[in-house]
Amino acid sequence: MTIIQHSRGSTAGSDEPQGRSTTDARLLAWVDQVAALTKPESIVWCDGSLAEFDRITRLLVAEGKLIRLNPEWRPNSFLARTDPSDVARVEDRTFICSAEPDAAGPTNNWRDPTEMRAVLDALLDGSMRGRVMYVVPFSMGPVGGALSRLGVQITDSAYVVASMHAMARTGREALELIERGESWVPAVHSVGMPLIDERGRRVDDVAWPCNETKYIVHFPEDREIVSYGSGYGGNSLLAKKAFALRIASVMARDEGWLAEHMLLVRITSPEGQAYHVAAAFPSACGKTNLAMMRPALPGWSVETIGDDIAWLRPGDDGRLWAINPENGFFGVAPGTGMGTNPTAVETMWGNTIFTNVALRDDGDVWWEGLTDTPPAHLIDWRGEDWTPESGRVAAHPNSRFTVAAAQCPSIADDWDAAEGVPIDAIIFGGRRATNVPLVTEAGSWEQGVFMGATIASERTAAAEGELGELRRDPFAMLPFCGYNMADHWAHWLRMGERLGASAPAIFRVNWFRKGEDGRYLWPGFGENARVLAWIVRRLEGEAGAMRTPVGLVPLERELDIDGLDVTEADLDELFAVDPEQWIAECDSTEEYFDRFGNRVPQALRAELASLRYHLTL
Ligand code: GTP
Ligand code: SPV
Ligand code: MN
Repeated sequence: MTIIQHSRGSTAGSDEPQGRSTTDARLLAWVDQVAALTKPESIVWCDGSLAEFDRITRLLVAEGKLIRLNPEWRPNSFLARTDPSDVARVEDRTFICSAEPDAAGPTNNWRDPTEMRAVLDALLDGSMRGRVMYVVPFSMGPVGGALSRLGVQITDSAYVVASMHAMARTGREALELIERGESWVPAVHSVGMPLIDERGRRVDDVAWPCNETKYIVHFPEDREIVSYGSGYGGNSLLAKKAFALRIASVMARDEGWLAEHMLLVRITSPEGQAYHVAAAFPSACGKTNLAMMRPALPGWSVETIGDDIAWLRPGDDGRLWAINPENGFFGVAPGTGMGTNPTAVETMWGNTIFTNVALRDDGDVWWEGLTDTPPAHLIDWRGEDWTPESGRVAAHPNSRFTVAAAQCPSIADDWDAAEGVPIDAIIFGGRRATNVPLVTEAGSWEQGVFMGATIASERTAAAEGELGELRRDPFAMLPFCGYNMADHWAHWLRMGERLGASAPAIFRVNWFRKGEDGRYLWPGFGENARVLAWIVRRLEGEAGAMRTPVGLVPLERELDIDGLDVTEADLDELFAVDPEQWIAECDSTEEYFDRFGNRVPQALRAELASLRYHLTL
């Protein structure tokens, strides 16, 4: 018989505090109900304190689930190695359970909510046997902020608890708001590997518990999340994609705001004028890099506000204001080095949890792109010996670092201001070897929404699937929109009407265009400041632009390429618009739109028709 002990965790170490549970009857009832189903050995209420982080990470190290890195190189930092089958988001196991299939739309996996609840109840029955069940109250956005939202995640993964310390504002303050009656989103997470088998015998734990069967499930109408079987990233840190995007996008639709897969930055011109930009790129397509960019152009500066998610809402002044609801970064490690993103490298000097990167012999970490020359010997992400001759990567392509935003040297002083920042420009991007120019400006909000709705991008390692395959990823929200994507487009059009003349300008960028020889035509990273500078000059009415069928591009010589090592021929190719290829792109867009039937807003059909017309002129 299992005894549930509120606030007296037995396996989290003898120094487990006698923390309180809650005075909130609804929260207590929910926790009791989940515990009755999952049957954990004990329950620990998390307070979000440093002491708690220490306790949890020490426990994880003792259990062999985290490796403490050499504190001389990387103080208070850890390496986790996952099961090789649990390394990224699982989109085909991610479900939206609305009453009507149409509410989820053709790009989401829909399931009947009642049927799904039965499936989950069966899986969760006893799924935490022998484990500690942690209760993690959290706030997305500064605690108590007008745009902030509360949630509570139950999890049987201590790694998730430790990661949540960086990623969300967890603990007591969030709990106090719940106890004062504010609404909150319940999220249940189980790795699906009980430590007591059906016959009541204890089984050994493993370094990365998970289950072959995985379900990442959202009930948008009930504002509820259940995740089973995976311990990784967006599958398990439910405050992030599951709450702040999938559930929040539905709240936002209903309440007249936007929850988007966007970075947030402040760009300051040499004259000292500050502008705020929100940019949506698909997973592993450069948000963190742009958010932390060091401009290669003298006099310009970029401050970081957020690197993955933005909540945007019209303010009293009629402008669009945005917050970063997160508290930290869960950033892609490979490709992050002093040459590409020095700010990220400096951010993770310590207090960082690394997942699936390689371990150096001196107890520090390494991944492809951190340094030009790899160390002579490493332990790779699977825990095996590795040398540069091994012929395989040392870090998993979706290996990540988890660290608090406050530790970022380029973080804006007011990055966590409750009211957010006013947005001047919105940028859409993607990874496109062909067709899409380096930068284009939308001539209208509608054309901008069309640009967002028609993003296509080559697949990355951020989710399971065929690498490099070109796929549609509207608004970079394909895996994250909690409702019908066509309704999301309509919602954006409505927002534009509401914002009117105060609406931000919209641009599209592509850092990833390639020459016929397969090399990138644009140097990217800090040099992307040249594109940002043009965008700012456009906002100021200072830079010229030229009409093309696909949008406005910089007038010749208006893009500052001073001192840049790019040939004229490459520049031409970066901006080339081939009508034939674009007509093919229109055909594919039309096919894509048709999947949504008559839910596609008329304004977007009109944009497509106009694009076709201009291509044939
Ligand atoms: P998620 O966290 O998955 O949402 O990804 P993200 O959009 O934040 O991606 P991130 O900035 O971490 O970039 C992913 C990869 O793209 C890294 O390997 C970067 O090195 C690479 N990258 C970023 N910016 C550029 C660029 O301007 N040019 C090129 N060629 N590569 C880039
Ligand atoms: C993404 O895939 O867009 C991420 C990483 O930001 S995860 O949190 O795993 O979704
Ligand atoms: Mn992301």
